[in-house]
Amino acid sequence: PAKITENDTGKINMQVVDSSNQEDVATALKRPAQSSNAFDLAEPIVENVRARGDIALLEYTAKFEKAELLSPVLTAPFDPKLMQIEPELKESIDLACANVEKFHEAQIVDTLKVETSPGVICSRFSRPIARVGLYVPGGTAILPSTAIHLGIPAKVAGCKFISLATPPRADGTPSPEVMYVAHKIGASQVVLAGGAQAVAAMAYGTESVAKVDKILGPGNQFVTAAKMICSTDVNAQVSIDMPAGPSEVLVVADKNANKEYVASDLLSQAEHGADSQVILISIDWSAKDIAEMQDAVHRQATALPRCDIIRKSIAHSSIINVDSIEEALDLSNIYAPEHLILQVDNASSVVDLVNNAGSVFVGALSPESCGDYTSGTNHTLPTYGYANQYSGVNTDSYLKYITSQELTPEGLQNIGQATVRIAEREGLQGHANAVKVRLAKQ
Ligand code: HSO
Ligand code: ZN
Repeated sequence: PAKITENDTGKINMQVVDSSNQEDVATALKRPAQSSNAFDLAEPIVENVRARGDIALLEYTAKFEKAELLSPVLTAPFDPKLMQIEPELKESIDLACANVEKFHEAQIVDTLKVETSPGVICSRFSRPIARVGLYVPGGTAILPSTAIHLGIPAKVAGCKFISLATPPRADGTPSPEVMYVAHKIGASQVVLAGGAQAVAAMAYGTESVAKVDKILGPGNQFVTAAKMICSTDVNAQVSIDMPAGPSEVLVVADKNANKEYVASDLLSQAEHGADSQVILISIDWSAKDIAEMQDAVHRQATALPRCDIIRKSIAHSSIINVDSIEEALDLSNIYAPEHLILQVDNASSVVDLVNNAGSVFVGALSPESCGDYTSGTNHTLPTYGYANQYSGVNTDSYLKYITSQELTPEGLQNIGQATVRIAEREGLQGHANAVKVRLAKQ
Protein backbone atom coordinates (compact mmCIF):
# COMPACT_ATOMS: atom_id res chain seq x y z
CA PRO A 1 0.00 0.00 0.00
CA ALA A 2 1.02 3.60 -0.50
CA LYS A 3 2.81 5.11 2.48
CA ILE A 4 0.48 7.39 4.38
CA THR A 5 2.13 10.38 5.92
CA GLU A 6 1.06 12.26 9.01
CA ASN A 7 -0.61 15.07 7.15
CA ASP A 8 -2.23 12.90 4.55
CA THR A 9 -5.88 13.71 4.11
CA GLY A 10 -6.47 11.21 1.33
CA LYS A 11 -8.80 8.22 1.31
CA ILE A 12 -8.27 5.81 4.18
CA ASN A 13 -7.96 2.45 2.50
CA MET A 14 -7.29 -0.97 3.91
CA GLN A 15 -5.03 -3.14 1.82
CA VAL A 16 -7.04 -5.90 0.10
CA VAL A 17 -5.35 -9.28 -0.07
CA ASP A 18 -6.19 -12.20 -2.33
CA SER A 19 -6.44 -15.24 -0.08
CA SER A 20 -5.13 -17.55 -2.80
CA ASN A 21 -1.75 -15.82 -2.67
CA GLN A 22 -0.16 -17.36 0.40
CA GLU A 23 2.77 -15.00 0.45
CA ASP A 24 0.49 -11.95 0.47
CA VAL A 25 -1.63 -13.48 3.22
CA ALA A 26 1.48 -14.17 5.32
CA THR A 27 2.64 -10.57 4.81
CA ALA A 28 -0.78 -9.19 5.74
CA LEU A 29 -0.78 -11.23 8.96
CA LYS A 30 2.68 -10.01 10.00
CA ARG A 31 2.66 -7.69 12.98
CA PRO A 32 4.27 -4.27 12.55
CA ALA A 33 7.94 -4.55 13.53
CA GLN A 34 8.80 -3.55 17.08
CA SER A 35 11.87 -1.41 17.55
CA SER A 36 14.72 -3.67 18.52
CA ASN A 37 16.47 -1.24 20.84
CA ALA A 38 13.76 -1.04 23.52
CA PHE A 39 15.82 -3.41 25.68
CA ASP A 40 18.98 -1.34 25.20
CA LEU A 41 17.12 1.80 26.26
CA ALA A 42 15.24 0.20 29.16
CA GLU A 43 18.24 -1.58 30.66
CA PRO A 44 20.16 1.49 31.94
CA ILE A 45 16.92 2.99 33.29
CA VAL A 46 16.17 -0.19 35.23
CA GLU A 47 19.74 -0.30 36.54
CA ASN A 48 19.69 3.37 37.56
CA VAL A 49 16.45 2.98 39.53
CA ARG A 50 17.68 -0.24 41.11
CA ALA A 51 20.90 1.47 42.22
CA ARG A 52 19.70 4.97 43.10
CA GLY A 53 16.07 4.42 44.08
CA ASP A 54 13.77 7.40 44.59
CA ILE A 55 16.24 9.99 43.31
CA ALA A 56 16.54 8.27 39.94
CA LEU A 57 12.79 7.69 39.78
CA LEU A 58 12.06 11.37 40.43
CA GLU A 59 14.62 12.42 37.83
CA TYR A 60 12.96 10.27 35.17
CA THR A 61 9.50 11.56 36.11
CA ALA A 62 10.77 15.13 35.71
CA LYS A 63 12.35 14.24 32.37
CA PHE A 64 9.58 12.15 30.78
CA GLU A 65 6.41 13.41 32.48
CA LYS A 66 7.61 16.97 33.03
CA ALA A 67 6.35 16.63 36.60
CA GLU A 68 8.39 17.77 39.59
CA LEU A 69 7.40 15.64 42.57
CA LEU A 70 8.54 15.70 46.17
CA SER A 71 7.64 12.04 46.65
CA PRO A 72 6.97 9.35 44.03
CA VAL A 73 4.18 7.72 46.04
CA LEU A 74 0.73 8.36 47.42
CA THR A 75 -0.29 6.18 50.33
CA ALA A 76 -3.82 5.03 51.17
CA PRO A 77 -6.21 6.38 52.34
CA PHE A 78 -6.07 8.70 49.36
CA ASP A 79 -7.26 12.28 49.54
CA PRO A 80 -10.84 12.38 48.15
CA LYS A 81 -9.88 15.61 46.35
CA LEU A 82 -7.66 13.50 44.10
CA MET A 83 -10.60 11.39 42.90
CA GLN A 84 -13.30 13.88 42.06
CA ILE A 85 -15.28 12.74 39.05
CA GLU A 86 -18.83 13.33 37.95
CA PRO A 87 -21.53 11.03 39.42
CA GLU A 88 -22.52 9.51 36.05
CA LEU A 89 -18.96 8.43 35.35
CA LYS A 90 -18.66 7.09 38.89
CA GLU A 91 -21.77 4.98 38.31
CA SER A 92 -20.39 3.70 35.01
CA ILE A 93 -17.09 2.76 36.65
CA ASP A 94 -19.04 1.11 39.46
CA LEU A 95 -21.00 -0.97 36.91
CA ALA A 96 -17.79 -2.02 35.14
CA CYS A 97 -16.18 -2.94 38.48
CA ALA A 98 -19.24 -4.96 39.54
CA ASN A 99 -19.28 -6.99 36.31
CA VAL A 100 -15.54 -7.58 36.29
CA GLU A 101 -15.80 -8.61 39.93
CA LYS A 102 -18.66 -11.07 39.25
CA PHE A 103 -16.85 -12.74 36.38
CA HIS A 104 -13.51 -12.95 38.19
CA GLU A 105 -15.03 -14.17 41.46
CA ALA A 106 -16.63 -17.04 39.57
CA GLN A 107 -13.15 -18.10 38.43
CA ILE A 108 -12.11 -19.09 41.94
CA VAL A 109 -12.13 -22.87 42.16
CA ASP A 110 -12.52 -25.03 45.25
CA THR A 111 -9.62 -26.96 46.69
CA LEU A 112 -9.02 -30.07 44.62
CA LYS A 113 -8.72 -33.40 46.47
CA VAL A 114 -7.99 -36.69 44.69
CA GLU A 115 -7.25 -40.11 46.16
CA THR A 116 -4.77 -41.32 43.53
CA SER A 117 -4.11 -44.72 45.10
CA PRO A 118 -6.02 -45.98 48.15
CA GLY A 119 -4.67 -44.01 51.12
CA VAL A 120 -2.82 -41.44 49.00
CA ILE A 121 -4.63 -38.13 49.08
CA CYS A 122 -3.36 -35.34 46.81
CA SER A 123 -4.68 -31.78 47.08
CA ARG A 124 -4.28 -28.50 45.33
CA PHE A 125 -5.25 -25.21 46.92
CA SER A 126 -4.63 -21.57 46.02
CA ARG A 127 -3.15 -18.67 47.93
CA PRO A 128 -2.99 -15.07 46.73
CA ILE A 129 0.30 -13.56 45.65
CA ALA A 130 0.96 -11.23 48.56
CA ARG A 131 2.20 -8.05 46.84
CA VAL A 132 1.28 -7.10 43.29
CA GLY A 133 2.20 -4.11 41.15
CA LEU A 134 -0.27 -2.95 38.51
CA TYR A 135 0.95 -0.82 35.65
CA VAL A 136 -1.64 1.59 34.26
CA PRO A 137 -0.28 3.40 31.19
CA GLY A 138 -0.64 7.10 30.57
CA GLY A 139 0.37 8.34 27.16
CA THR A 140 -2.24 9.38 24.64
CA ALA A 141 -5.26 8.26 26.71
CA ILE A 142 -6.09 8.02 30.41
CA LEU A 143 -7.00 4.44 31.19
CA PRO A 144 -9.12 3.97 34.31
CA SER A 145 -10.49 0.83 32.62
CA THR A 146 -7.04 -0.75 32.80
CA ALA A 147 -6.94 0.03 36.52
CA ILE A 148 -10.31 -1.76 36.83
CA HIS A 149 -9.30 -4.79 34.77
CA LEU A 150 -6.02 -5.23 36.66
CA GLY A 151 -7.19 -4.19 40.09
CA ILE A 152 -10.52 -5.95 40.57
CA PRO A 153 -9.07 -9.45 39.99
CA ALA A 154 -6.27 -8.62 42.46
CA LYS A 155 -8.86 -7.65 45.03
CA VAL A 156 -10.98 -10.73 44.27
CA ALA A 157 -7.92 -13.00 44.62
CA GLY A 158 -7.18 -11.51 48.04
CA CYS A 159 -3.77 -9.92 47.36
CA LYS A 160 -2.75 -8.16 50.57
CA PHE A 161 -0.78 -5.32 49.06
CA ILE A 162 -1.79 -3.71 45.79
CA SER A 163 0.49 -1.08 44.30
CA LEU A 164 -0.69 0.85 41.24
CA ALA A 165 1.82 2.71 39.11
CA THR A 166 0.71 5.35 36.65
CA PRO A 167 2.49 8.35 35.16
CA PRO A 168 1.41 11.65 36.76
CA ARG A 169 0.18 14.60 34.77
CA ALA A 170 2.56 17.53 34.34
CA ASP A 171 1.11 19.19 37.46
CA GLY A 172 2.21 16.14 39.44
CA THR A 173 -1.26 14.77 40.14
CA PRO A 174 -2.62 11.43 38.93
CA SER A 175 -5.78 11.26 36.83
CA PRO A 176 -8.80 11.41 39.18
CA GLU A 177 -10.51 8.57 37.27
CA VAL A 178 -7.57 6.25 37.94
CA MET A 179 -7.44 7.41 41.58
CA TYR A 180 -11.12 6.59 42.04
CA VAL A 181 -10.41 3.06 40.83
CA ALA A 182 -7.27 2.82 43.00
CA HIS A 183 -9.49 3.60 45.95
CA LYS A 184 -12.17 1.09 44.84
CA ILE A 185 -9.73 -1.80 44.48
CA GLY A 186 -8.19 -1.08 47.87
CA ALA A 187 -4.73 -0.14 46.56
CA SER A 188 -2.24 0.52 49.35
CA GLN A 189 0.08 2.65 47.28
CA VAL A 190 -0.03 4.66 44.06
CA VAL A 191 3.35 5.11 42.40
CA LEU A 192 3.42 8.32 40.39
CA ALA A 193 5.73 7.17 37.65
CA GLY A 194 5.55 5.56 34.24
CA GLY A 195 7.71 3.65 31.81
CA ALA A 196 10.63 1.35 32.57
CA GLN A 197 11.41 3.39 35.69
CA ALA A 198 8.04 2.60 37.30
CA VAL A 199 8.49 -1.11 36.58
CA ALA A 200 12.00 -1.12 38.05
CA ALA A 201 10.84 0.73 41.17
CA MET A 202 8.15 -1.88 41.85
CA ALA A 203 10.44 -4.80 40.99
CA TYR A 204 13.31 -3.82 43.28
CA GLY A 205 11.62 -1.40 45.65
CA THR A 206 13.03 2.02 46.50
CA GLU A 207 13.06 4.05 49.72
CA SER A 208 9.38 4.82 49.24
CA VAL A 209 8.11 2.40 46.56
CA ALA A 210 7.31 -1.06 47.93
CA LYS A 211 8.87 -4.08 46.27
CA VAL A 212 6.22 -6.39 44.78
CA ASP A 213 6.17 -10.09 43.84
CA LYS A 214 4.48 -9.78 40.46
CA ILE A 215 4.00 -6.93 37.97
CA LEU A 216 1.01 -6.91 35.64
CA GLY A 217 -0.35 -4.61 33.02
CA PRO A 218 0.10 -3.34 29.50
CA GLY A 219 2.52 -0.69 28.41
CA ASN A 220 4.73 0.51 25.62
CA GLN A 221 7.86 -1.28 24.45
CA PHE A 222 9.97 0.14 27.26
CA VAL A 223 7.52 -1.01 29.91
CA THR A 224 7.44 -4.48 28.38
CA ALA A 225 11.22 -4.58 28.06
CA ALA A 226 11.63 -3.52 31.70
CA LYS A 227 9.15 -6.17 32.84
CA MET A 228 11.08 -8.82 30.94
CA ILE A 229 14.46 -7.59 32.22
CA CYS A 230 13.31 -7.55 35.85
CA SER A 231 11.61 -10.93 35.62
CA THR A 232 14.85 -12.56 34.52
CA ASP A 233 16.93 -11.02 37.33
CA VAL A 234 17.08 -13.43 40.28
CA ASN A 235 17.85 -10.47 42.52
CA ALA A 236 14.46 -8.95 41.73
CA GLN A 237 12.47 -12.18 42.33
CA VAL A 238 9.53 -10.81 40.44
CA SER A 239 7.23 -12.39 37.86
CA ILE A 240 5.13 -10.76 35.14
CA ASP A 241 1.79 -11.44 33.49
CA MET A 242 2.88 -11.64 29.86
CA PRO A 243 4.88 -9.80 27.22
CA ALA A 244 2.58 -7.08 25.85
CA GLY A 245 2.49 -5.68 22.33
CA PRO A 246 0.31 -3.21 20.43
CA SER A 247 -3.47 -3.72 20.46
CA GLU A 248 -5.08 -5.63 17.63
CA VAL A 249 -8.39 -7.01 16.46
CA LEU A 250 -9.40 -9.53 13.84
CA VAL A 251 -12.98 -9.39 12.61
CA VAL A 252 -14.57 -12.28 10.73
CA ALA A 253 -17.57 -11.07 8.75
CA ASP A 254 -19.88 -12.94 6.40
CA LYS A 255 -22.23 -11.67 3.66
CA ASN A 256 -24.90 -10.66 6.18
CA ALA A 257 -22.58 -8.69 8.46
CA ASN A 258 -23.49 -5.07 9.06
CA LYS A 259 -20.62 -3.11 7.50
CA GLU A 260 -21.17 -0.08 9.72
CA TYR A 261 -20.70 -2.32 12.77
CA VAL A 262 -17.64 -3.97 11.26
CA ALA A 263 -16.06 -0.60 10.44
CA SER A 264 -16.75 0.68 13.95
CA ASP A 265 -15.09 -2.37 15.50
CA LEU A 266 -12.02 -2.08 13.28
CA LEU A 267 -11.68 1.59 14.11
CA SER A 268 -12.18 1.16 17.84
CA GLN A 269 -8.95 -0.81 17.89
CA ALA A 270 -7.17 1.19 15.19
CA GLU A 271 -7.48 4.31 17.32
CA HIS A 272 -5.36 2.86 20.14
CA GLY A 273 -2.00 3.60 18.58
CA ALA A 274 -0.13 4.00 15.33
CA ASP A 275 1.26 0.50 15.82
CA SER A 276 -2.18 -1.11 16.34
CA GLN A 277 -3.27 -3.57 13.67
CA VAL A 278 -6.75 -4.48 12.50
CA ILE A 279 -7.55 -7.36 10.16
CA LEU A 280 -10.86 -8.07 8.46
CA ILE A 281 -11.45 -11.56 7.12
CA SER A 282 -14.50 -11.38 4.90
CA ILE A 283 -16.27 -14.50 3.76
CA ASP A 284 -17.34 -14.57 0.13
CA TRP A 285 -17.59 -10.81 -0.32
CA SER A 286 -17.94 -9.25 -3.75
CA ALA A 287 -15.81 -6.34 -4.97
CA LYS A 288 -18.84 -4.16 -4.29
CA ASP A 289 -19.03 -5.38 -0.67
CA ILE A 290 -15.36 -4.56 -0.20
CA ALA A 291 -15.75 -1.11 -1.72
CA GLU A 292 -18.69 -0.41 0.60
CA MET A 293 -16.56 -1.53 3.52
CA GLN A 294 -13.72 0.80 2.54
CA ASP A 295 -16.21 3.66 2.28
CA ALA A 296 -17.62 2.94 5.73
CA VAL A 297 -14.12 2.81 7.23
CA HIS A 298 -13.14 6.07 5.59
CA ARG A 299 -16.34 7.87 6.52
CA GLN A 300 -16.31 6.77 10.16
CA ALA A 301 -12.56 7.27 10.56
CA THR A 302 -12.53 10.83 9.28
CA ALA A 303 -15.22 11.72 11.81
CA LEU A 304 -13.11 10.45 14.73
CA PRO A 305 -10.84 12.74 16.77
CA ARG A 306 -7.98 10.24 16.61
CA CYS A 307 -8.08 10.00 12.81
CA ASP A 308 -4.35 10.75 12.54
CA ILE A 309 -3.50 7.69 14.61
CA ILE A 310 -6.01 5.61 12.63
CA ARG A 311 -4.39 6.58 9.33
CA LYS A 312 -1.13 5.13 10.59
CA SER A 313 -2.58 1.90 11.94
CA ILE A 314 -4.74 1.34 8.86
CA ALA A 315 -1.56 1.61 6.78
CA HIS A 316 -0.55 -1.84 8.07
CA SER A 317 -4.03 -3.36 8.24
CA SER A 318 -5.73 -5.57 5.66
CA ILE A 319 -8.88 -7.15 4.34
CA ILE A 320 -8.49 -10.80 3.36
CA ASN A 321 -11.43 -12.32 1.48
CA VAL A 322 -11.88 -16.09 1.87
CA ASP A 323 -14.45 -18.66 0.76
CA SER A 324 -15.63 -20.28 3.96
CA ILE A 325 -15.94 -19.87 7.70
CA GLU A 326 -13.44 -22.73 8.18
CA GLU A 327 -10.87 -20.93 6.07
CA ALA A 328 -11.51 -17.73 8.02
CA LEU A 329 -10.97 -19.44 11.35
CA ASP A 330 -7.85 -21.23 10.08
CA LEU A 331 -6.30 -17.84 9.31
CA SER A 332 -7.51 -16.38 12.58
CA ASN A 333 -5.97 -19.25 14.52
CA ILE A 334 -2.67 -18.67 12.72
CA TYR A 335 -2.79 -14.95 13.54
CA ALA A 336 -3.85 -15.63 17.18
CA PRO A 337 -5.51 -12.23 17.63
CA GLU A 338 -5.80 -10.43 20.92
CA HIS A 339 -9.48 -9.81 20.08
CA LEU A 340 -11.56 -11.89 17.71
CA ILE A 341 -14.95 -10.56 16.62
CA LEU A 342 -17.37 -12.95 14.93
CA GLN A 343 -19.94 -11.07 12.87
CA VAL A 344 -21.36 -14.11 11.11
CA ASP A 345 -24.64 -16.00 11.09
CA ASN A 346 -24.94 -18.34 14.00
CA ALA A 347 -21.79 -16.89 15.53
CA SER A 348 -21.98 -18.87 18.77
CA SER A 349 -21.57 -22.13 16.88
CA VAL A 350 -18.30 -20.84 15.40
CA VAL A 351 -16.64 -20.45 18.80
CA ASP A 352 -15.80 -24.18 18.73
CA LEU A 353 -13.40 -23.47 15.86
CA VAL A 354 -11.41 -20.90 17.86
CA ASN A 355 -8.07 -22.24 19.10
CA ASN A 356 -5.94 -19.13 19.52
CA ALA A 357 -7.35 -15.77 20.67
CA GLY A 358 -7.26 -13.54 23.72
CA SER A 359 -11.01 -12.88 23.90
CA VAL A 360 -13.89 -13.57 21.52
CA PHE A 361 -16.80 -11.24 20.72
CA VAL A 362 -19.71 -13.29 19.54
CA GLY A 363 -22.29 -11.86 17.16
CA ALA A 364 -23.25 -8.45 15.84
CA LEU A 365 -24.24 -6.97 19.20
CA SER A 366 -21.01 -7.75 21.03
CA PRO A 367 -18.59 -4.93 20.20
CA GLU A 368 -15.09 -5.16 21.57
CA SER A 369 -15.68 -1.91 23.45
CA CYS A 370 -18.00 -3.69 25.86
CA GLY A 371 -15.23 -6.15 26.71
CA ASP A 372 -12.76 -3.29 26.99
CA TYR A 373 -14.90 -1.70 29.66
CA THR A 374 -18.00 -3.25 31.11
CA SER A 375 -19.01 -6.79 30.17
CA GLY A 376 -16.86 -8.42 32.85
CA THR A 377 -14.16 -10.24 30.86
CA ASN A 378 -10.63 -8.92 31.20
CA HIS A 379 -9.16 -6.53 28.64
CA THR A 380 -5.53 -7.26 29.51
CA LEU A 381 -4.94 -9.83 26.82
CA PRO A 382 -2.06 -11.46 24.95
CA THR A 383 -1.14 -9.62 21.75
CA TYR A 384 1.46 -10.00 19.00
CA GLY A 385 0.71 -13.71 18.55
CA TYR A 386 1.23 -14.57 22.20
CA ALA A 387 -2.36 -15.86 22.34
CA ASN A 388 -0.72 -19.05 21.07
CA GLN A 389 0.69 -19.67 24.53
CA TYR A 390 -0.63 -17.09 27.00
CA SER A 391 -4.01 -16.41 28.60
CA GLY A 392 -5.25 -12.93 29.38
CA VAL A 393 -5.13 -11.61 32.92
CA ASN A 394 -7.60 -13.49 35.10
CA THR A 395 -8.05 -14.34 38.75
CA ASP A 396 -5.41 -17.07 38.49
CA SER A 397 -2.89 -14.41 37.48
CA TYR A 398 -2.98 -13.29 41.12
CA LEU A 399 -2.89 -16.74 42.70
CA LYS A 400 -0.36 -19.47 43.23
CA TYR A 401 -1.39 -23.06 43.53
CA ILE A 402 0.12 -25.17 46.26
CA THR A 403 -0.17 -28.94 46.18
CA SER A 404 -0.07 -31.32 49.14
CA GLN A 405 -0.20 -35.05 49.76
CA GLU A 406 -1.08 -37.06 52.80
CA LEU A 407 -0.45 -40.81 53.02
CA THR A 408 -2.08 -43.30 55.36
CA PRO A 409 -0.28 -46.57 56.29
CA GLU A 410 -2.22 -48.20 53.45
CA GLY A 411 -1.14 -45.41 51.11
CA LEU A 412 2.53 -45.92 51.93
CA GLN A 413 2.14 -49.66 51.33
CA ASN A 414 0.54 -48.94 47.96
CA ILE A 415 3.16 -46.61 46.49
CA GLY A 416 6.23 -47.25 48.69
CA GLN A 417 7.80 -50.06 46.75
CA ALA A 418 7.41 -48.28 43.39
CA THR A 419 8.98 -45.17 44.89
CA VAL A 420 11.97 -47.18 46.13
CA ARG A 421 12.50 -48.85 42.79
CA ILE A 422 12.47 -45.66 40.74
CA ALA A 423 14.68 -43.87 43.28
CA GLU A 424 17.23 -46.67 43.18
CA ARG A 425 17.24 -46.65 39.39
CA GLU A 426 18.02 -42.94 39.57
CA GLY A 427 20.89 -43.77 41.90
CA LEU A 428 19.29 -41.72 44.68
CA GLN A 429 19.61 -44.08 47.62
CA GLY A 430 18.70 -41.34 50.08
CA HIS A 431 15.31 -41.00 48.46
CA ALA A 432 14.76 -44.77 48.57
CA ASN A 433 15.81 -44.82 52.18
CA ALA A 434 13.21 -42.27 53.26
CA VAL A 435 10.57 -44.83 52.24
CA LYS A 436 12.41 -47.92 53.44
CA VAL A 437 12.84 -46.67 57.03
CA ARG A 438 9.09 -46.17 57.23
CA LEU A 439 8.10 -49.45 55.57
CA ALA A 440 10.39 -51.29 57.99
CA LYS A 441 8.40 -49.90 60.92
CA GLN A 442 5.02 -51.05 59.66
N1 HSO B 1 -8.51 -2.54 23.81
C1 HSO B 1 -7.48 -2.35 24.82
C2 HSO B 1 -8.01 -2.00 26.16
C3 HSO B 1 -8.67 -0.67 26.28
N2 HSO B 1 -9.52 -0.16 25.40
C4 HSO B 1 -8.58 0.23 27.28
C5 HSO B 1 -9.96 1.01 25.84
N3 HSO B 1 -9.36 1.25 26.98
C6 HSO B 1 -6.70 -3.63 24.97
O1 HSO B 1 -6.19 -4.03 23.77
ZN1 ZN C 1 -9.64 -0.79 23.40
